[in-house]
This record gives sequence, structure tokens and C-alpha cells, in this order.
Amino acid sequence: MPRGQLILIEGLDRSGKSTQSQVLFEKFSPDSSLVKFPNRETKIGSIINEYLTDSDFHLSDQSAHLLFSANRWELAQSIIDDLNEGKFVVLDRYIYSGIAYSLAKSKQSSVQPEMSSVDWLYSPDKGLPKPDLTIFLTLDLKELGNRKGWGEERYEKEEFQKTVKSCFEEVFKQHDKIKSIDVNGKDIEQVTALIWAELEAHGATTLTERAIEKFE
Ligand code: T5A
Repeated sequence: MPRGQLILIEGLDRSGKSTQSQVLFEKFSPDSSLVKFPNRETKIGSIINEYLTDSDFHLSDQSAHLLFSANRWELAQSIIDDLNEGKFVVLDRYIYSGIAYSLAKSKQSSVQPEMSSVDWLYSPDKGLPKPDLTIFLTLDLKELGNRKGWGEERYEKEEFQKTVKSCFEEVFKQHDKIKSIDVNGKDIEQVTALIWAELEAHGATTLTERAIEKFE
């Protein structure tokens, strides 16, 4: 039986991922599901939420990295089940955020060698379902700083986001099926049109007979 496709929207903080993920979810509705990472509703997600919103809450960088991955594993089976039921699953962030943000932290302090190893950072996510297509939303950091809500959470600092952006680029070199879209100066509808054009170009808007790939 044909399955739905796994579509991932990645990007910097406040780049418009949630807005566009919601639009895609509605376009594919009723055969769709939307999964945001971190998912703050789970037990592990509630610890992550505390970590992101309370600067007095301390975790080692390694622990935080593994919690973000564990949060993805909490939902992995339900993602696979939805795909097999013929649903289009839209992911709002996923493993590339996990690697890029942790790698960016390692560039700020050189005392934790495992945090600067992409292999080490990637390993807990091996086995998770792999997106059929990943869209990466890029924009200038100046425009990012003007977005509503900017600066409220742990990683929303211009200098850090600059490092995150270069880390995403480093991580993407080792992965395929990723398409960057420059959203500078474009309104929500214009960005949606560009995303939809990419999905159509990659055959990601129809059911597929291909087996679900896993990260390996
Ligand atoms: N993280 C995450 C890790 O460190 N490791 C991991 O493994 C994972 C999964 C929280 C943090 O966790 C880190 C990365 C993050 O620092 P999050 O909850 O996804 O992750 O946090 P944000 O990225 O900040 O999520 P947001 O939902 O706040 O940002 P979005 O989704 O990028 O942006 P969105 O769509 O909410 O839009 C932000 C604002 O911009 C407007 C919207 O209306 C909204 O006001 N907007 C536009 N304005 C103008 N033009 C457009 N085209 C616009 N599109 C949206």
C-alpha cells in the first residue's frame, strides 16, 4: 500500500518554520499530521522546555543533546505509523537542528571534544525515519532579530545564530535531499509558494511506494 511522505522544515530560530509547517499540514489535510520538535508535551519535552526557558536550569551540553534526541525517539513510531496509514507527516525541526545547535555550542567552548564531533552528535539519531525532503529556511540575521518574540529563549542571540547557520551548512554537506529557500523580504504566502514548488519538483506531494528510509 502506498505511504505518505515525510517532509521536514528546518531553519534558524523564528525563521518561519512553525508558520510554514502549519500551512503545509493544512494543505495536506485531512491526510496529514504535524510534529514539532522539541515536542514540549512529553515527559522529556517538559525538561527540554525548562532548559530552554529558564537560564538558571543547568544541564551538561551532552545531556541536553541526548534529551533532544530522546524526544525524537519518543515520537518515532507514531511518525512511521502515520506514514504507513497514508498520511503526509510534516516535521517542524528534527535531527539537523539537534546536530547544528550542539555543534554551534562546541564552537563557543573547546573543552568538550565529543560535542565537536559530528559523528558523536549524529549517532543517537541513527535509525530514526529519514525525511523524503528537507526544506531549510534561510534569512539574514538582521531580519531575524526583527521577528516577533525574538530573544525570549536560550539560543536566540544574533552571534550564536550566525554560528548555528554555518553549522547547519556544515551538517548538510554530509546529507542529501535538502533544499534551501531564502526567505529574506518574502511574505508568508510567497514562502509557501516556493516551498510548494520544491515539494512538487521532488514528487513529495503524492503518495509513494518507496520504503521508509532510516538515518544510518
Ligand atoms: N533545538 C531544537 C536544539 O538545540 N536541538 C534540537 O534537537 C532541536 C529540535 C527551540 C530551540 O531548541 C533548539 C533550537 C531552538 O533554539 P523551537 O521551539 O523550534 O526550538 O524554537 P523556534 O525556532 O524559536 O521556534 P519558533 O516557533 O519560535 O520559530 P519559527 O517556527 O521559526 O517561526 P514562526 O513561524 O513561529 O514565526 C516567528 C514570527 O515570524 C513571523 C510569524 O508570524 C511569527 O510572528 N513570520 C514572518 N514574518 C514576516 N515574514 C515572513 N515570511 C514570516 N514568517 C513568519
